[in-house]
Amino acid sequence: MEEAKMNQSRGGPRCEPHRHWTGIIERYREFLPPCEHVISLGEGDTPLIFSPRLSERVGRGCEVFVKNEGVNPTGSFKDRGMTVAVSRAIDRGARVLICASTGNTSASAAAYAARAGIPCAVVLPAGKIATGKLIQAFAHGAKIVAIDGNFDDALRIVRELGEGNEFAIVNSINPDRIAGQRTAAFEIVDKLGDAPDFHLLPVGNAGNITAYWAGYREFHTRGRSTKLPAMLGFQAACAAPIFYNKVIENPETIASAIRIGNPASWKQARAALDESKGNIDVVTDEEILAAQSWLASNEGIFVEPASAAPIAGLFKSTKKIPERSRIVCTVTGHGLKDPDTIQRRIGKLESVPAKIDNVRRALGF
Ligand code: AN7
Repeated sequence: MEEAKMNQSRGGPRCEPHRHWTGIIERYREFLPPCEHVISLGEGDTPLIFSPRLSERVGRGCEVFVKNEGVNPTGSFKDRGMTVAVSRAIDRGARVLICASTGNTSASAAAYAARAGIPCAVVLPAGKIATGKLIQAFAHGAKIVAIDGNFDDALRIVRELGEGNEFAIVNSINPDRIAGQRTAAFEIVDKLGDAPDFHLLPVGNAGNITAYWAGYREFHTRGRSTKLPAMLGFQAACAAPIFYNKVIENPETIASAIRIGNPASWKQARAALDESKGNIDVVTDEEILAAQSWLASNEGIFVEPASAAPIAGLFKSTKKIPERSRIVCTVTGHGLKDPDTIQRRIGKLESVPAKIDNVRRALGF
């Protein structure tokens, strides 16, 4: 009797977990290149959050939504492209994955390689990877090589290593990565019922802006949306090759994820900006950090510095955005990945005796 009741409350066998739920490949398979062995950690389906305070700050009847990609399995948007790139690498019989990275690609590649059961090598600029991302790559068992050089040097080396057939490159120069990342635009159109008027995002290697534009175009062509957004990309002021239209030899920014001087998808990003009648602009490190704090304390969304670039960009371009626009900002990575700058602001927490009076006095309310 007891047992029967338990089974009943569990709903019997129909309550079996969905062991085969497989994230974006399962959901958008018809729009993706064929994947036979699906390597998924349940990526995608991330929240598109209406942001009342951001909307208020922009004003004039505009609506601002935040696409929070920081809640993907490894804490960044990279997982969307990685599930497709790794699944297809496995289909092709790859034995070792390799990538260059400013951090998030390596964290994602390492996790999906672990899931697939194959080794992963990551080549990183020494001393320039946010703490959380390095810890992720290590935890997932990647072989980590730090070079005395920047991301652009790392990618050059990885490209050369990938010319042989022992390594499968999973950077965004692999078209499977871009194909998977398009699904973020699909989700936005599916949620809003149409494309937004403006889409803001950070730009580093420019793979993501390329992917979003491809995704929006695809859904528009198939009649799922009536319009296309203007793509607005934001680079860090001292790492802004597309904005200045020249390679930056020594890019610098606190937003280490987008510390890139020679973007791999430069041409495609230029096309996305031009075709969408969008724009590329720069934001300073101070603006980035201010936007990061603002978003965390006003909307409850904690993002890493690079992901605050479009928020800083929105504050900067508010006046140029027509009234009643629908605006989506993609925040690309979780704030916990890069605790160092915030940690410095906390300083030392002085303790008080464990008594209610002391705590009340310390609270100061
Ligand atoms: C949080 O991990 O390039 O313009 O190697 O981690 O598509 O390069 C990361 C880039 C924005 C820029 N936000 O995207 C890497 C890497 C975050 C990022 C970008 C990155 P792209």
